[in-house]
Amino acid sequence: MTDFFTSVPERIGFEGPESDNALAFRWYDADRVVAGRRMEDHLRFAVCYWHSFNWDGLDIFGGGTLDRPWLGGSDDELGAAKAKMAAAFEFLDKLGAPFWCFHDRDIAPEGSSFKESAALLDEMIDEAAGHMERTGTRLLWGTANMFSNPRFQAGAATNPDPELFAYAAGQVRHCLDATHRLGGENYVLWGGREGYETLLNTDMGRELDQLGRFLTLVVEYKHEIGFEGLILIEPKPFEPTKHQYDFDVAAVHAFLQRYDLVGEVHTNIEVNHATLSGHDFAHEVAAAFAAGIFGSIDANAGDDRLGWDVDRFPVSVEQMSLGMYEILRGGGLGSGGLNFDAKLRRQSIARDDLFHAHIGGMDTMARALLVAAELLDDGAIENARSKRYAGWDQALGQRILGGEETLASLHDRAMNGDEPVRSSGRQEALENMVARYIERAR
Ligand code: XLS
Ligand code: NI
Ligand code: NI
Repeated sequence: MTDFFTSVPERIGFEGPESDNALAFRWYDADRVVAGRRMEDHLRFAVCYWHSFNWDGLDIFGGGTLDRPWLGGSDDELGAAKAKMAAAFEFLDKLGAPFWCFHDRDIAPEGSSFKESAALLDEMIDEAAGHMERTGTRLLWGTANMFSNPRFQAGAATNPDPELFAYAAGQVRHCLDATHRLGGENYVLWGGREGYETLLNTDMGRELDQLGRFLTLVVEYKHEIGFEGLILIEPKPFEPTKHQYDFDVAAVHAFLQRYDLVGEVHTNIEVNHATLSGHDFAHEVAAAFAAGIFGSIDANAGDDRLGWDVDRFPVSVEQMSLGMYEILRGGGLGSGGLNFDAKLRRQSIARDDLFHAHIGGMDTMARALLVAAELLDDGAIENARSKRYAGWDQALGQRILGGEETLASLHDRAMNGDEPVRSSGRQEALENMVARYIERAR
């Protein structure tokens, strides 16, 4: 145990919406049963290692501002990694988040060779196993960082040089083994640099084939070692590259179909990535369920006026309620969870700011869950939707869908029939209805 977060009590408790205690939950009540499940089991919160413990506030215009003593070039890199991990698990334990997520390079320093890096990771995985056992924390997913090191400047699987593909494949194998060892519930691939800066030097067809091959190798290996978690791709349209191949859920679905990976690979949907690709968060969730490729969520928020991945903590109950609604409607998070892929603003330099950020995010998501559960339970949205499509359950709709009508038979029908009757889409009424659920959710 360390005592890095000394100003924070042993455990953040639930005190209810009337509480003014800033270091308490007002909505997230882990044991409260909502729609047949404990809140903790519905929401499956995870803390991400990278933004919370591995980032010191550096941005493109300035250096680190945050108090992260384990960062910043110690002679004893492994000792620093262990101090960082002790603080991370102190945080997880005090917050009461059931899960964590990591990149291999977040938790272990990189050695001077592949072999050395692998050994360092193994040592830190042992260390993590001890902390997990002690605190009861579980691993939502692991992932390999194949974008920070200069060797990946031209991508990993989509690199023009097969040596890089080979290196990346080795790295994923090692990280998947490590994830498996820690009982990880999923494994994520975010294609950090799997895209291009300019088409002038890019052969898109080749790069897509390479990526298809890479994922197939990962899937084959997963089965070989008996890893039962989901393999997840995290769509993102751009940043750092100008174009990323896993642009959005629809692009990922098309890709999976093309390389025969549907059923094997699912999606980790990030709220801020959804908005960057020009969609609402709820859209991406609904698209994933409709295609049968929903996996997990990176919960965060963008900024309406900033066009990049600003990774704020979620604060909008409305945005999150609509996303949570689609999640519940689709059957819930399954083996996925809500990972806060979110970071503090760089002026938030007090140690307890990390708690305030997560408490706010967890309360926002918990409130969104309450709204979504009520909406679903009352059938408020579902009734309006099914009424709107009622015609498709009747004779004409059934004949069209059943293949009993042709273009010619429909032409005859139009020729001899009346003008179709229009009905209201009721958008504003539906929006007001959602607002009422948000106001009333308790
Ligand atoms: C970056 C991604 C990244 C993944 C994990 O934008 O969100 O943090 O979640 O590699
Ligand atoms: Ni992101
Ligand atoms: Ni993410």
